[in-house]
Amino acid sequence: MKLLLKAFRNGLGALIALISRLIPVKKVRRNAQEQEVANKKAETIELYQFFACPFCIMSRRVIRGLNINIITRDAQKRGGVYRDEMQKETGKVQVPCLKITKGKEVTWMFESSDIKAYLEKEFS
Ligand SMILES: N[C@@H](CCC(=O)N[C@@H](CS)C(=O)NCC(=O)O)C(=O)O
Repeated sequence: MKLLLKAFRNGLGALIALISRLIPVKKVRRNAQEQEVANKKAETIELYQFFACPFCIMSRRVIRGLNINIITRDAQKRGGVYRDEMQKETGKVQVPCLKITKGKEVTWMFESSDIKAYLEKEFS
């Protein structure tokens, strides 16, 4: 029963993720120079996520709207390198989570609302 519910939840999440990809997002527009700066800054950020998690789907939409490329890391797979890294470094697995690397300093940011506010502040 528990497995069935999990499969249903994942299936529904995957469907929502696919529909979300089909719904256009209004994108921030920049000139070439501004885009280059934004791209460079975005290279320091990674999104740890599950494909079908609704909070992650929302975060990915925010990223698409901000017209930046942020690397996504699959933290769902048990025993996977990114899930294990997150567990080791933060003491928990919760997605979405941003890993922000500034030089040697690494910040892990949880909560989709905080992630949205941070990305909008940095890239709007
Ligand atoms: N309040 C959090 C909720 C995030 C949340 O519930 N994430 C779930 C996935 S949808 C999670 O990380 N679950 C951990 C797990 O399944 O191991 C947010 O808005 O980001």
